[in-house]
Amino acid sequence: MAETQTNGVEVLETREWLDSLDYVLSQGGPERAGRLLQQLSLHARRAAGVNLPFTATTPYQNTIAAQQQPPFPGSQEMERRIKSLVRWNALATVVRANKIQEGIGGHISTFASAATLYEVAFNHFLQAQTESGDRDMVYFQGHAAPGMYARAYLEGRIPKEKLQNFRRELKEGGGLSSYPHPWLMPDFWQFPTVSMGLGPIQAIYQARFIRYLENRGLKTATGGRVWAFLGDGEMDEPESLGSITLASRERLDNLIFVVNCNLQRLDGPVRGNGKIIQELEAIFRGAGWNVIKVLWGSDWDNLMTNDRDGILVKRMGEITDGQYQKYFVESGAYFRHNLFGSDPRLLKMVEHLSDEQLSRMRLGGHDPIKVHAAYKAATEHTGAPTVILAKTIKGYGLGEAGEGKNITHQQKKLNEDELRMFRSRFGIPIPDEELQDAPFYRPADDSPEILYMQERRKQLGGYLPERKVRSKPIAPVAESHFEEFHKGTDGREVSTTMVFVRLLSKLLRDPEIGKLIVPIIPDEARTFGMEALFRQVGIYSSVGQLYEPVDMDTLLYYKEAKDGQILEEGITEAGSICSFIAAGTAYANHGINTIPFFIYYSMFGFQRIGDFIWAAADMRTRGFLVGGTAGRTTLAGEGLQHQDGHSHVLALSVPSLLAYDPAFAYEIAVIIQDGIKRMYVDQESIFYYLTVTNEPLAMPGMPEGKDVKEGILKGIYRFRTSTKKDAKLRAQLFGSGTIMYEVLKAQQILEEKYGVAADVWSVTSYKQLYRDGNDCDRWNMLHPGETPRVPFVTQSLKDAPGVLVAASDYMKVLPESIAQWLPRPLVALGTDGFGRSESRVALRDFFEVDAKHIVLATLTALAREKQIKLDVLQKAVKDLGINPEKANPANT
Ligand SMILES: Cc1ncc(C[n+]2csc(CCOP(=O)(O)OP(=O)(O)O)c2C)c(N)n1
Ligand SMILES: [Mg+2]
Repeated sequence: MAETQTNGVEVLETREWLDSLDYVLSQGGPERAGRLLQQLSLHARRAAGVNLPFTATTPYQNTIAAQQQPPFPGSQEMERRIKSLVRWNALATVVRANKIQEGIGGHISTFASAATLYEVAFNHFLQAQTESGDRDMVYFQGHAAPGMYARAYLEGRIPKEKLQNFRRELKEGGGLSSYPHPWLMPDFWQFPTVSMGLGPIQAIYQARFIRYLENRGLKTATGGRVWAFLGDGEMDEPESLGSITLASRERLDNLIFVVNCNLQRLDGPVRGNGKIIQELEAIFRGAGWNVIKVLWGSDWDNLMTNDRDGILVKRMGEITDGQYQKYFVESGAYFRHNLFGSDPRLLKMVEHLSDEQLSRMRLGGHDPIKVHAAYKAATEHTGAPTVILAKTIKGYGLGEAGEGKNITHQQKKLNEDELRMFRSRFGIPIPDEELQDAPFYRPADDSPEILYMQERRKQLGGYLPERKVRSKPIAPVAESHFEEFHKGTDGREVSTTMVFVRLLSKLLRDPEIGKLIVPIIPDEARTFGMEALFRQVGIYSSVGQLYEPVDMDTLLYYKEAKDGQILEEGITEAGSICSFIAAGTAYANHGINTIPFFIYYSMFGFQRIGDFIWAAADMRTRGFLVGGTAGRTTLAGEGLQHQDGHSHVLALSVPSLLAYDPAFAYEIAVIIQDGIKRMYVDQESIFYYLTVTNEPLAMPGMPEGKDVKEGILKGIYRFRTSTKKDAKLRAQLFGSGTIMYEVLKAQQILEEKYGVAADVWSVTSYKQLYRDGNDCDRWNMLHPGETPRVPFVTQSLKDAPGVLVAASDYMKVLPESIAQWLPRPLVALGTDGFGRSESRVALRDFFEVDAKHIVLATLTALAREKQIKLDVLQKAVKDLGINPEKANPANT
């Protein structure tokens, strides 16, 4: 009894307070009410130590209340019809493809759940790129690609034949890529997004890079925004959330995430026992983003308005996502009983609705009015990025064929009944008898639907997605920047990193291309001796430098500036590569030829962010990846996490990448000069990987001969010819990177102690040789009887007698990859195995890539050829001080 009374008083008291608040709201508006609530909370805390429990979430309701919604600016009916047409053709794209070719795959339900999110954006928000500069850049969710193709078909941009060849790109006349692939569809897709998590983080760095371009005066602001359409399951990728604080810190109000919260991923619910929307809200709010939840459609407005005591919102907040998913597939009666049945007051709230009506209550993400309101608010928000969390149903509209079901992600076949149901639900005028083929349907060009959608796109500047290269080739770079490096250092010891940094700082001073260079460093500039650049070109900061740097009185102080050129990213290789990609694709996406140089610990490149490098290739990125402190034995003291002996092996896998392991200063100069020419003058869609090391060595001058430059670029040239022309014992030694110096020492020992005349070759790129060898073999196979092509490495070695020995700071498989094109068997020395914390000398002994092992390998090869006796070899093992019983570094 007492309890009821207290409750009764409480209810009354609450009602009074709510009435008062309503009054303030009506008189002073939401802002005044907000201030009052803050004051109340402060007062309660001060007066009585009332501590409100921390909550990062808001109640489970729409962020934008019905009364705050702007009017819908278009024809809802027309847009509904257009959306239905897109829906049908997207579905038909997948169903047809699988009818024609069983098992070709595709996704229906991702787009089905996101159709409204896309259509409202296409009709009212997404501004196309124009000749005068970029506008909006859109990262489309990869699995929603059929929806983008279907729309482009209706817009008349993709012919029916191509749509029919979805996932059949090799068909005559061409087809369509499964997912966004700029490499395969370079006029259509800008961003490859299907490897989950790479899209969201790239969108953040793209938005930041746009600001960088603007702040540095390379681009005038166009008011364009970056939109990323994402899946709720995708948000579990660490890359999706890992950089969101950069976006808020940089106040990127040009960035909008739209997360399609259909509560499902591939196997089942994203958070069956929790609430993904609330979880994401807390994360993004905590990170300083503007969060807009779009949960309930207009059908719910009345219920929400009448929910004076908040019991409905409270109940909605209690229900798990797994249970919500159940409602989507169950009847209205189940919904009523399970959701509303927990409280008689709730049941009363919906007693005027039939079960049928209840089951049809739309979610926010399927309601154009709600979605429009969210987008408008997002585009008007200033000072922070926005994330829209839109609640939808996966496979919306598929009914029994998959709506809301756990199997829906993989659904790609519909039977005739299911097609009929979908057709009727969305009012597509295809007669029953034609349904079984799932034909495409496009109304005439002058139909109201097509005219409307064309007009909307015209108003917004054109079509999307579209990729257009707008940049003009740059003029050739002055030869003089590179010539200094051809000379050598007269015995002065420098590392190839120092050489690279010196060249970079010269290029930065160039009046033409200097400003286009974008140095990107993940907190490693001092390691690479690049700190001089801090002062020379400044570190980019959107706010300048708001403090007096601690080293202000030194020459090389840490200078941050609004127009600073260096992107000092902090310890994030993932973020840095996203900047690299943004800068390396600006030639297409912004019409600006920025030239990125991303310098990082080589170990943390391909192995850590390999998927981004693959995406960079797919996006036709240009620029230079520079793997610093490279090699397994060159980095003294670091041990197994830092010593890289395999990045060049991994680099073999990336099709548009050229990979070089230069030994000498002039090689670096030649490679970078040619790279800039090929990428920015000739406009080739390639990029470069260059390893540099921190071992100080005397740099020789470039040997004479017109073939040297060609050899450097193609992968091999003779660096030093033996002077003992008439020696009987001959060898050809291949060296790369700093191991070249071990090879040169071995040459001397071989000559002086064993009478072996050896030529030394610099192999700058096994990858180039490997590709060329395969290319020739392939051509020869396809052209029997014609004069065979001879691989460059075979040609180079045709008059080079003797045994062949290669040594590098990378795995043995790297030299072995070209063995088949060599005139005789190759003995490869390399650094397979875990690194060690040791000195260079000890490491090279351990990995058997030092001069003495190169000598032994050469003598072994000669003995195998029966050119020297076994006892010479046995003695050599002793004389060279090699312990034959030492552990095999490859597996210890
Ligand atoms: C890195 C990566 N891992 C796995 C996949 C395979 N995959 C494709 S779609 C998908 C589920 C996507 O769920 P969600 O992000 O919620 O998107 P929805 O289709 O529900 O909109 C998965 C696991 C992938 N594409 N990329
Ligand atoms: Mg999902």
